Amino acid sequence: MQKILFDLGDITKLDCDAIVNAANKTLLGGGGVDGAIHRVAGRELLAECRTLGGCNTGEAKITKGYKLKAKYVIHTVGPIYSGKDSDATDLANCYKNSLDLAKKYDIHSIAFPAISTGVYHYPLEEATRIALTTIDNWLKANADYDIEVIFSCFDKRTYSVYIDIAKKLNITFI
Ligand code: AR6
Repeated sequence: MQKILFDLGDITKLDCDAIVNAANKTLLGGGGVDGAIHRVAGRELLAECRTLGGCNTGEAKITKGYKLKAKYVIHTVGPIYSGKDSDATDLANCYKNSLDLAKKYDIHSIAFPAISTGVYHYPLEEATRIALTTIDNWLKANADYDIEVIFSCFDKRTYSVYIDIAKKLNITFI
């Protein structure tokens, strides 16, 4: 079974196989969701991140979840919004590469934050369209793989934009 769900709240509280971190290229922590994940996971997460050698925009790397409920953290680096065409490709690659990595690690439930829509200033509606379309396409291309994809929305505005756009795109969700 494949499922898309929307959750209003803090991604660090979710009990799923993996949560995705909207990190920066150093992978050494920061503010926003990155800061929250590192705070809950503890110092061991930072220690493992130091061994990874950073991460390019649009790519994804995996670590353990340490003190989080989630077994894994998938760290991906969204684009800093610039208005160039490459922003959309980079953002789509974050979702696609995270899901490819999830499949490789036999992850069957994964939660994404709204990558790049905070400190990196990607306009929320545009970013949501890209997130939903990319995930929908990936699920169709991997129709034999059972996975639950949760969109973790930290505030009510993000939650309602996700629901509105999912309806417009005819994407089934719970
Ligand atoms: N759970 C779920 N979503 C959250 C949480 C949380 N605990 N906290 C914030 N968000 P941002 P970016 C939402 O700024 O734009 C960091 O410093 C937030 O409301 O965390 O990709 C990194 O180190 C927004 O909707 O990530 C990078 O330097 C979304 O997560 C930079 O920020 C993304 O906001 C990355 O910026």
